[in-house]
Amino acid sequence: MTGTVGPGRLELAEVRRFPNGGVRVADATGSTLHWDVLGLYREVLAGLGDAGAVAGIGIDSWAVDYGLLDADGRLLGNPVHYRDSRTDGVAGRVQRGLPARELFAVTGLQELPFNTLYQLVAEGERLAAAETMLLIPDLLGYWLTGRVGAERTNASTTQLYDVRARTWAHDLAERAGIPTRLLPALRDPGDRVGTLVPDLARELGKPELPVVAVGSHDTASAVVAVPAEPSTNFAYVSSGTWSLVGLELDEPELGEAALAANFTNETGVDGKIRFLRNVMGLWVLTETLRTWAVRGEPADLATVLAEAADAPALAAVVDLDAPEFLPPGDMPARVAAVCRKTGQRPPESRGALVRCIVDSLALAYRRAVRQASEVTGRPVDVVHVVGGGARNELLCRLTADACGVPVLAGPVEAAALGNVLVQARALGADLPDLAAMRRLIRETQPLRRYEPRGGNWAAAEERLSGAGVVA
Ligand code: LFR
Repeated sequence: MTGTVGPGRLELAEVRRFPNGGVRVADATGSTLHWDVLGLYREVLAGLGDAGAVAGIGIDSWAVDYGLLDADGRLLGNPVHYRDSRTDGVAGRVQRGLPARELFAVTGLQELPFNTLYQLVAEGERLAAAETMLLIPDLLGYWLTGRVGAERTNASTTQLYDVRARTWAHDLAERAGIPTRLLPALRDPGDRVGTLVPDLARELGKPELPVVAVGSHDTASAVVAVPAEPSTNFAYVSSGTWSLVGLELDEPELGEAALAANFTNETGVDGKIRFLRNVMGLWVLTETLRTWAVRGEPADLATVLAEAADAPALAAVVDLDAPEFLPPGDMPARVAAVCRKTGQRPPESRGALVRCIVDSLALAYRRAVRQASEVTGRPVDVVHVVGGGARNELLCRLTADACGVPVLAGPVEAAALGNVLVQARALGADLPDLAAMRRLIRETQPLRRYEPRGGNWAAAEERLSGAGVVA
């Protein structure tokens, strides 16, 4: 994406879009799900070629995943996808020496099986050959500039970052058996990563082009672009493959209630804290579409969403945060199995299945918004939905109903906008703080409002656990 920023002006243009996803390859463990990171880098270069004249480059991506470099700065193996099963059981093993409570007290992180800490432990012997660990945006930035570093918002998702001290948690790393040499110096959004290495600068015809650190965790960039009015009590849902549901805080929330609710305290741009829960997200829907396509029965998203809108409300609901929805696979079968287990009749048509997923997503948003509010003692008067989910009318409408407050939907390309705004500020634009950036979003981006209409959400929530089901 290229962005143009000026007084009262903020525009994005899509330059190049390419698919991303896991690549499963056989090995002695059975198989491993990797990322095609060189393919991604090739597309980045092609995109830079297509972009024409730009003032800077900022990179954001999903979190937690990384590449390991050897002493010569060469990539050691192909980065592994966080949905791979190599981390199965690892958290339990690590927590024998490093109790979950202690991990949370230092890092403030939600327990997820794929936290970088657990992935690094799963590497085992391979770590001995590694000199540096670079998270995906830092790895791409390294290839562009030759500069090694760890951008802070993404570092905060590793479970190796001390959220209060704002440094790497070297002690935790050592106790988990992770060499601290792997953790490069931290950099902040707005810092200059470097300029293009000479070969690239020549090839692309862009001498001196700077790479600027942004909120390199996509969710951190997306939260920058939440168009909240400064004085409102807002929650946000960054709704894409994942749904990140929570509040923006000034200080981490590390109490018992936050731990019990399994919330995370990720670091945001300008030192904010993203107090949120990872909800499984639209992944379950896209995997459903993929399952149908693989079977030779492809479905069009707009069509199944229209069918879902006409299907009966809250006929069946599932807890999308259940671990069985994490790995790739046959989601329709998994949804049906969970319905049976919780004493509900599985959806019988495509529309009903999609309705079940979207109802369940809205229910998960309701629960996370309520818990965020309870744990922090802060009321929520409006929910901002940003990211791809903001263009899903059914989801936004049901989210307003489920949460019982208005939903403001948009912008869709929140991560890209947040990236561009932080970059523009670093390059001299007059955007002193988050409030100024958000004002510019409100002035320039289309937003849509959904009023809550009610519904039987509390009763549906009780069905999630299958309470009262006789086995
Ligand atoms: C969203 C996201 C989430 C992170 C997940 C895995 O794209 O970055 O914030 O928990 O992907 O990296």
